[in-house]
This record gives sequence, C-alpha cells and structure tokens, in this order.
Amino acid sequence: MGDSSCTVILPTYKEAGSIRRMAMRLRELYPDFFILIMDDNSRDGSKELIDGLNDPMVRFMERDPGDRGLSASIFQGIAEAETEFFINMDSDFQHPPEAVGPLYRCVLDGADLCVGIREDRTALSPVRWLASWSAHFMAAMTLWLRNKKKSSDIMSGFFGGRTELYQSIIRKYGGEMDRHGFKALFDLLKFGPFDVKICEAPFVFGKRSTGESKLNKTVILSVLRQCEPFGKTMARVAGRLK
Ligand SMILES: Nc1nc2c(ncn2[C@@H]2O[C@H](COP(=O)(O)OP(=O)(O)OP(=O)(O)O)[C@@H](O)[C@H]2O)c(=O)[nH]1
Ligand SMILES: [Mg+2]
Repeated sequence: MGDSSCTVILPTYKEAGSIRRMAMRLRELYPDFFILIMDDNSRDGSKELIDGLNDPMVRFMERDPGDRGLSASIFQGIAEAETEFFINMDSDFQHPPEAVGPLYRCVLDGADLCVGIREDRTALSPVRWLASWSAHFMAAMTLWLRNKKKSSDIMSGFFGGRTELYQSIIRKYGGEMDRHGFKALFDLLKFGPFDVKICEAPFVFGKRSTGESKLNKTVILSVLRQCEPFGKTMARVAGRLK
C-alpha cells in the first residue's frame, strides 16, 4: 500500500519469539505504515530485537509497569497514533499480516470501524470456542440494550478505525472501559456512536506461532463484567466457582 496514513498497533507481552518477525513482515507488505509496539515491560529481549531493526517507522513503547493490561495497551496505542487510521492486531501471528490490507481498504473506503472476522476458529479448543460464543452472545445483548451496532465477531482482537474518532471516545469514556481485559473492541462498540459505519473482512484465525498464551480466568471473567447489568452478577457468581 503506498501511503503512510496508517499505524499498526501491536500490543505485546513476552513475544520475543515472534515480534521481530512480525514487524519485518508488516514492513515488507506495507512499506509506508507506522508500527507501534505497546509492550508491557516484557523484559525478554523484545526491545533489543526491535531496536536492532533500526527502522525509524517502528516505535517500541515501554508501558507503565503499574498499568499492565491488553485493552489498556490498545487504548493507549490508539491515543498515541498520529495517522488518520489505525489497525490493532496480535503479535503472535494469529492475525495474519496479509489480512491487514483488506481491513485498511475498509477504512479507506469510508468505514469508521473495520473488524477482522475469524472465519475458521479451529485454533480454539472446544471449551474456548464455547466460551467465545457465549461471550459474543452476551456482548450482543449488551449492545442491543444500549441501542449500539454490533459486529459479527465482537470478541475479535483484529480491528481498526478512524483514529480521531476513537481517540475522542477513549478520552471521554476511558474511565468506564475495562482496561485490564482482552476485549477492547467490545468497549469501543459499547461507548462508540450508535450510527457507526462498520466494515468487516474475514480472515483465517490460526494458532499462535510460538510463545505462551496470556489468556486466563481473570481475563474471561472481565468480559462478563463488561456486560452490564446482568454480566456483573454472573461474574461475581462465576468468580466464586473453582
Ligand atoms: N501489552 C500487552 N499485551 C498483551 C498482554 N496480554 C497479552 N498481550 C498481547 O495480546 C495479544 C493476544 O494475547 P494472547 O495471549 O495471544 O491471547 P489469545 O490469542 O486469546 O490466546 P492464544 O490463542 O492462546 O494465543 C498477544 O499479542 C499478546 O502478546 C498484556 O498484558 N499487555
Ligand atoms: Mg494469541
């Protein structure tokens, strides 16, 4: 793509096994995009690997150690972006770099928000698949109650949008968003405009290429907390179950 109106945000925690490869592949495919790595103090050599690339359009941001969180990193990444559009994606290759292009095309063509829809979810175990669909269902109800539009994959971590619009939403509602969970898109839909223009692009969701998953029970429960009003009670009950 031949312009520099996009920042790819890569929230990262201990991804030394893939982060350099990821930045290099994105650079190869999108020579003019900015790459913003939001690292939560991984201290696993990721910074040195990125510094070694010597790429002036890759920024490695070390976040405040007291504020660890995937969604917090994404919201801060959007706030830091200086381009007209942003695209957020995982750093472990579950979101293929090749799929950034179609998402970017969506916002270029006028969408406010673009969402990567996980087509083939065989990378998810049956339990995670079920949890993901239940969370999607509850999130869809929450959005419906608020008269907000939904996406066909509210739980997707692969999405982008018009930077200014989402910077203003985060400035206004950031205090009410769930900063320590994984579902930033859900909050951006929940607190975003009711008439948001959404464009969706399918992609094949693979398994992480290397390293370890950071998803845990606390993260799963935090999705329930985002589903007000009924989700908070369910989160309290589920939190007591061993
Ligand atoms: N900055 C930041 N990034 C995080 C944090 N936790 C996870 N990430 C990144 O967010 C992305 C998604 O995390 P994953 O652990 O892959 O979660 P997942 O994809 O649901 O789980 P797997 O399918 O097992 O990979 C990856 O790029 C992680 O490095 C965090 O606390 N802070
Ligand atoms: Mg992953």
